[in-house]
Amino acid sequence: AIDSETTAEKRDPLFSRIPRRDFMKAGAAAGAMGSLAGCTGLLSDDDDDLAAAGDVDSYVPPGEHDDYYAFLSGGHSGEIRVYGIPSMRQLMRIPVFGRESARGYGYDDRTSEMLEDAGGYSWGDTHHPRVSQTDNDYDGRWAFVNDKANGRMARIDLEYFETDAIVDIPNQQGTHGACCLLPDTKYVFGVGEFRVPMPNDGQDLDDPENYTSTIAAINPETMNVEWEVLVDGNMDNGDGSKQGRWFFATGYNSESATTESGMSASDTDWVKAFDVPAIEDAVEAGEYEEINGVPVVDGTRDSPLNSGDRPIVRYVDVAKSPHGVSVTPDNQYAIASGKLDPTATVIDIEQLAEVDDPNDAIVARPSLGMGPLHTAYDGRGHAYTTLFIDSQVVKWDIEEAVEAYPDDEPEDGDQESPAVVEKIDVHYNPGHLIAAESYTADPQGDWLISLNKLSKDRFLPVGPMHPENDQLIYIGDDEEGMKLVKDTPSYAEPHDASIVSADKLDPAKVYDPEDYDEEYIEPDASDIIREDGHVHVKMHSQRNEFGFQEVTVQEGDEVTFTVTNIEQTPDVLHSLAIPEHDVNIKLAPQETREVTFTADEPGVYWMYCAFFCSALHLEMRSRLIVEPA
Ligand code: CUK
Ligand code: CUA
Repeated sequence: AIDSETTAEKRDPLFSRIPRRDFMKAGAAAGAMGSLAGCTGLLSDDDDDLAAAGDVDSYVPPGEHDDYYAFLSGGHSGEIRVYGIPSMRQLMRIPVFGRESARGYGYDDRTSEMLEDAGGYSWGDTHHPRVSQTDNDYDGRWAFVNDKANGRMARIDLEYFETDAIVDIPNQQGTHGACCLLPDTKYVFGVGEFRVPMPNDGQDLDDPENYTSTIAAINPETMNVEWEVLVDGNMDNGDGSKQGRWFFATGYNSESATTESGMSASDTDWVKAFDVPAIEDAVEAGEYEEINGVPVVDGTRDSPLNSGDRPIVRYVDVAKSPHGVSVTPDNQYAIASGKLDPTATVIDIEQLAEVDDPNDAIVARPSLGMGPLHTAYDGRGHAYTTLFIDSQVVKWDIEEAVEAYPDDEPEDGDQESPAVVEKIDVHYNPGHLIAAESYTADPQGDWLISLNKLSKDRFLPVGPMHPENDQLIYIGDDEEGMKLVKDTPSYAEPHDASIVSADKLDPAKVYDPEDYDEEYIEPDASDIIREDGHVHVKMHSQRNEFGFQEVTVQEGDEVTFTVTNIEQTPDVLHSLAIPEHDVNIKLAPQETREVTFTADEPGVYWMYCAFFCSALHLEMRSRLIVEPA
């Protein structure tokens, strides 16, 4: 294998990076590059060798941009990370469910009120970042992500790359799966994993048979929960079909058990297929019970709404404790991974609408390997499934699996399907994997990231908590096969990701004050307003001063600072930090933030700017003088 970190082109600044597709076409250019790169043995005049070198060209030279954004969840760190692909450089972190001091997130009044209104928890557990789409393609507006810990869904504004809304989903605990109903992101679905009494108000505690879980349909514009559907068994991951009708959720506890052995007792569980228009009709017709302000529709197997011609939820039998489910780019199949079974179950979406027995819509069940968890797509008819136990990614041909079924059904369950194309080792124990634009109708088919739970010995040891390992794999060449390109240590714990072409996002470089309610404070509008124990300081900030050199308040005063960074120049950030008062707000160019605190200790406090903004950054400070009462 070629060591991607030491190839000549990576050291040679003249070797400009050319997208591989162009590289393959540009024979003359390739020849020129061969000579520029010098003789290293890695690049020869032989076209095949050049192509092989091109396969692993993931180098992004200093100053150049990546081809893709990847949004990775941060698990119980409660955040989202933004990587550039293929460099795997971490470009940004977006705090979502927890306070984060570099951004002042959860410190200014607006974001701390948002976190407070969303339940006031200090953390969350993000798993599934999904980017909004229009016409089955990324539209650059929002990303959504679940909070498995506290049953919430958050929205990230992709103009500013910041969390702008969080909804605390009623009747749902352990919101796990998260995804959009396509083609146009009509709903964001939150999938409840933990079965609880409904309502969970302490009246009915120890009757696990009657616990239920729900899916919640959230309006992406208002973040309002429009309706929920309760089901038998629990639910795990989910994915929406691309033509608006179906939403699929896996579940691993059809047993309604409360212990591990109980939850994995049965040989089969379900994929639940929610017929969204049929559910909307039921809501419209008033066939629901309102629980905690949300219309809740009964989607259990015995529900009258499941007995007619058009059941609202179809229960498809799948092998033991499935985990991931994802819809193919062409909207033809939903593929669920077996987790405790070596197979994936392929459900034909069109047939699902036609057959009487939903099990008749199963059109393939390839045996892939041990511990299949999640599946991504390259747009060329292949599926890529992580094998948690085998520590591999398996590439397989979807149509071949359909053709081979049911003759390929193994007697003993461990005979590999003829649809398997190849397997690649990953390091180690992958959870999700994600291919470029795999969640759209048109995946790019070049890069894939395997999000591995364990790194073991792959990096310098850093204590008993090891980094995880996000591995970049090139999948663009079906003949050469998958190529492992790089290891990227990551902090706990990415679950899922979405990879979006860079040209589909257009983030702002400075704030537009019109986008926020806060009052923009011009230099001549600086003011200190005092009334009844409350002091409101309005001031600007710019290199290298705040609007006031000193501000005097009385012990016990409640103090509000409204501060605007009046800079127009991108990347010149200021902040307002006040020692010993837990005050810390970030001020990007043209941004206004407000912060309120109580000045309860007499003394002198140097308010300062925490972003290194110029040579006089250290001098950018003012005194807060708190006089004894
Ligand atoms: S889950 Cu974590 S590896 Cu939350 Cu999609 Cu499968
Ligand atoms: Cu402003 Cu440092």
